[in-house]
Amino acid sequence: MPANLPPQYFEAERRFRNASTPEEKIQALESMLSIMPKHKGTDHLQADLRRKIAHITEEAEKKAATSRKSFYIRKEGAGQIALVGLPNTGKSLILASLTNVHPEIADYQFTTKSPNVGMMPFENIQIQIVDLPAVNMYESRIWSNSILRNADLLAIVVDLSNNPVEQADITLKELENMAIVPENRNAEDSTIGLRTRKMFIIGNMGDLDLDDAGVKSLQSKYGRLFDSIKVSADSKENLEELKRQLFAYLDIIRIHTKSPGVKVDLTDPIVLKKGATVKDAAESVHKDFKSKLRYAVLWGSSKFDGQRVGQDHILRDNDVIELHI
Ligand SMILES: Nc1nc2c(ncn2[C@@H]2O[C@H](COP(=O)(O)OP(=O)(O)O)[C@@H](O)[C@H]2O)c(=O)[nH]1
Ligand SMILES: [Mg+2]
Repeated sequence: MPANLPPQYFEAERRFRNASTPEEKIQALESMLSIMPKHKGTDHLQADLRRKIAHITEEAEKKAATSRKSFYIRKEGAGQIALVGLPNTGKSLILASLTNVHPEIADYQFTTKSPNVGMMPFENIQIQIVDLPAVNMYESRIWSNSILRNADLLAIVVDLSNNPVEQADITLKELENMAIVPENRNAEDSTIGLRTRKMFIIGNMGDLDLDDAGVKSLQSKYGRLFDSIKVSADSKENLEELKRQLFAYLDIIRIHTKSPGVKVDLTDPIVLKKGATVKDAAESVHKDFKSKLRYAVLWGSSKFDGQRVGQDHILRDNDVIELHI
């Protein structure tokens, strides 16, 4: 037992022991984590608490799965992006403006008690957007924990007109209490048991940040860790640019396959991770193609259009390939 734990820690521990629901248990464990001084001497205890949180979350997920209620949102489309932030930052309105889903939107707190999911069309693909309950809402912790730990990208939503730096601080702190930290955070302070996630900041209510003071303050504090973008879900300002950036952050490429002598269909690409090769594309078309592939003909990232390339050629977004077996 490390020294110097304040009395509030033991109070939270007592709440943990008396808790009857998984939400209450997680909330107590998270308070213990946030109260605990962070240094080498508490590394093990921190990791232990994070393991407990992960374990309780997973147990609750399993239980829910057997009762046919799931906390897991099946990924659909080219990637899953979770909107995370404090109440009233406009998460639900952002979802409504990017997709054709219309969640409840209100200027009182905590409207969103369970996640809303929609598909955002981007050029020739669809990207899944999940609007989560406010990050400081403990009643829906299990939802948030499981989705945030698995999403491809976390978009932190802040209200630019109302001290956005402080909102980002609180949101990141809440995420850290769930053992989720930004992927590009300084490697030195990484502790065991943490889940790293790619993150990005959406500065919403741009229509109320007339002199850019909000977005500038964000960039000066967080510019080295994250990109941030100023948008307005209400006046629709900058939403097209937001879509482009969300796509770019997913680190995916779109590949169009065609048969010899047939015109290519550009409306239904296969989606692969950045860095994928001709071999990966062949495999995703059909698992047998990987071994049978002799060569591919490529339009796009080759030196010239229609060039023959080998299995290890690295593909780029919107390449067209013809697979020859
Ligand atoms: N002026 C302005 N109001 C917004 C904007 N986005 C959301 N709102 C309003 O802010 C309130 C909270 O929005 P909501 O999407 O429910 O926030 P959530 O709690 O984060 O889901 C609603 O009254 C919205 O109409 C925006 O870009 N500009
Ligand atoms: Mg909402």
